Formats: sequence, structure tokens, C-alpha cells
Amino acid sequence: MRLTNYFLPLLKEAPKDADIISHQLMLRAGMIKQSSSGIYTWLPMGLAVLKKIEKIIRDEQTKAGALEMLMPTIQTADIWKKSGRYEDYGKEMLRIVDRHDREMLYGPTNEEHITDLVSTFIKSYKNIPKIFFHIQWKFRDEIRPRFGVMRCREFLMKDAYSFDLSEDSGKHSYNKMFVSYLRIFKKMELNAIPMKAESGPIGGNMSHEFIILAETGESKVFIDKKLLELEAPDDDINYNDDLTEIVKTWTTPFAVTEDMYNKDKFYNNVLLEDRIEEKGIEVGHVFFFGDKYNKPMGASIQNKDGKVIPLQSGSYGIGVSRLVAAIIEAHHDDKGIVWPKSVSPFDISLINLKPSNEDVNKICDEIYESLEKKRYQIIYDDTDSSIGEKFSRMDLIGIPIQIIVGPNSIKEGKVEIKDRKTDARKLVNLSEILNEFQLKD
Ligand code: 5CA
Repeated sequence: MRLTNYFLPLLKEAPKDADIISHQLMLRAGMIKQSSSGIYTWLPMGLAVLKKIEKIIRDEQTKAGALEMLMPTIQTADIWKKSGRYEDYGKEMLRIVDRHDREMLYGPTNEEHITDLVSTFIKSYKNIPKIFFHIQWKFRDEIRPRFGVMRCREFLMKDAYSFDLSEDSGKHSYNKMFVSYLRIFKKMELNAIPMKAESGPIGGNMSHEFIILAETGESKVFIDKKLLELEAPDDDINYNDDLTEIVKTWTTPFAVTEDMYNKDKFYNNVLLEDRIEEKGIEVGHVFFFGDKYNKPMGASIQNKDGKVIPLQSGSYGIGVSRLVAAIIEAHHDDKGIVWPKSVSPFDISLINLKPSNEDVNKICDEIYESLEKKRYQIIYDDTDSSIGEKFSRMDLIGIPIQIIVGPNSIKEGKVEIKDRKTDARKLVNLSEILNEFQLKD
């Protein structure tokens, strides 16, 4: 992508009401634009990151055996009346009346919708177990939307729902999602720690929030330092294996949110030097609630003995749009964003220091075209901005690798490659630049 053809409306300074660094950087880097309170437009570069995050989640959930579908944003109130949550959900739910005076709502979550669907289609134990997921916009009329896309009203969520015959099998589904989450967050270079949590309006008696430690987080957390040393399972994980041990390893050390905190328990269980009291950002939340929705909504099936029993379920959410901000909270420096490779909106940035020079242009064009052929996504600064502006702009938007081409270095037959994170620089011979980058898969 040539910068002259792109749309990157950068701001010199973040608006005063942007309190946290991720919100400031997202606005300054032209990723989002507020449309109204807690509602945002995703500009091209913001959307590119959102799509990268979606892909990591989609691939890993699919690997864990979950099936993707897409449920609507607008739901009928009827199903919520059936589950008994219509009144309980209160003012957070955006209620809508259609032209025929039917009560509708903009979905804040989808337990009712999926349970209604399953009760229609799944009649036999042979079709169980199943895990469904979708990545869809949600609306919650938050009383105090703040911190940009971190706590907003319209936000993108990945939500998955499991349906099993027995509680044991249901726990295996819970474990699958739990392990999948460990891997998803690791791929985004986030250290997300599962913590025992309240289940709130979703319900059930087993629930973990996945939280990354950050000063700007909204929740207070209390954890055992040992958790920071654990490694998420690697690629040879088999989701059909018994995952109990992995989950146990991650849930045994002390880790709770403020709602569940008990000082005596914390002090008795964790040595002074291992106690961490910090703030955190909740990026995911998993729940197991058995037959809470299945019973009232008739999602029951006949088991092998001919007995009709309600299914056992859990739900599993990830804040996809919140993650964009959470990743920036964890990956930035005083010059701007420093994207982890896996979610960067582009793989490489190419900076032409002197577009009025024919030789520099020719070399930049060659590098640009050859690397695109190798399937790299490149943002090519072909503008006539000043050199200082070009450097600060690329540092702000945080693409991991910068290739810098100027008249002086090409005279010596070289270009510069800079690592955005470490600032390490090397001069590479023009004839070898393409060998630096293998074909991308
Ligand atoms: N149905 C369940 C799981 S599928 C559910 O709704 N869980 S949740 O309420 O915990 O939301 C899931 C994730 O969405 C949260 O962990 C959080 O990362 C994200 N999220 C929740 N509310 C907001 C919000 N107002 N703005 C941005 N992200 C949010």
C-alpha cells in the first residue's frame, strides 16, 4: 500500500479527554474515530489490526473443535423472556420497537439466541457435544463508556457456546476453551492470566476471567507470581486429550479479581515475595452454567437410556475490539505503538527518504514489488513529507520492521533495516535485501 493512496488521518496531539495511552495512540495513529459516546468508526489501519486479531482467534477456536457461525446483532425479546433475563438485564440492554410494535433488542450477548437454535435442531445425543462460536458486534449501554474501545457501548466480541450431555463432558468443553484462550493470547504476545471470577449476569458457578496486568486496568487483581512463569501449551496440543492437568496447573496458584478477594486467603496461600497486587484488563471470560438456559428454553435431548434431560452448557467470550487497546497498553514506547508481528496492520514499512530522486524511487519500487510478491503486506511511504516527519510517523504507527532507502546509502549500494522494537539497525547490500525476507506463508 502506497501511503499516498492510503487513508491515515494522524493527529499531532491526542484530545484531552483520552486518558490512557492506548486510547491516545489509537487516535493519534488514525485507527479509530469516535462517532458518538462509546461508539467508534474503525478506520483502515484500525480495522486491519482487528482483522488480524479475529484471524488468530478464529484459527485457534476452529483448531479446538468449535464451529463458526454468524448470529444477528438484532434479537427478538421473546427468547429473553423465555430464559427470564429480559427484565433482569436492566438498562444495559438497548431495547428497540419495530414498525409492528414488536419488542426487539441489540444483543449484549447470545446465550438465548444459540440455545433457541440448538433446541430447534439438536434432538439426539448423537449430535452432541458441540461448540459454536461467532465474532459479532454487541451493544451494552454502559453507564460510563471510557478509555476508547476498552469500555465502549458497541464492541466486537468472539463468543462461543458449548452443549454437552453430561457435566463431565461439559467440563471438557470448558477446558478446551480455557486452553485455546491460553494459546490465543500467547500468539498476541500477551500474558493473560486466568483468575477465579464472579459470573455476574451470565450465571453459573464456575468462571474464569483472563486478565493482563496493566496499570491502566479497571479491575484490581491479586496473584501469585508463579503464574507469570507458566508457558501456554504449544502447537502439538491435542484438544481431544484430557486437558485437566493443564487447567489445574494454571488454576492452582492463587489468582483472583477484587470481587473474590479475601485477604487472609491471599496471605496464607502466597509468600510475601510472590504476592502481586496490581490492576488488570479483562480480555476474556469463560463460564460454565450447566442447564441455566437449556432448562427454561427446552434445549433437552433423549439420552441413551431414553430419558429426556437438559443439556449442559458454558459460554466463552473474548473482547476482540478491546484487545486492540490491550495489546497497545502492553506494547508501546515513548515514540508510539510497537506491534507484535502477529497483529501488526502491515508486516513491513518502507520509507523513501527522497522521492524526488529517480534512483531512490526505482529501488523502492523494486523492493516494494518484490516483497509484495513474497506475500508481505507493506506500507510504503512515498510521500514528499520531511524526513523527520516520515520517521516519527512510522515510529508512531509501530510496524515491526522499517526499510529505509535514501540517496546516501544507495550510493554505497546499501539500504537500512531498522527493528522498531529494539531500534537495532543494519545496513544491507541492495543485492541481498530480498534474501532477508523469505516467502511468507
Ligand atoms: N456471553 C459471555 C461470554 S460468551 C459474555 O458476554 N461474557 S462477558 O460479559 O464477560 O464479555 C466477554 C468479553 O467481552 C469480556 O471479557 C471483555 O473482554 C469484552 N467486553 C465486555 N464488555 C465490554 C465493553 N463494554 N467494551 C469492550 N469490551 C467489552
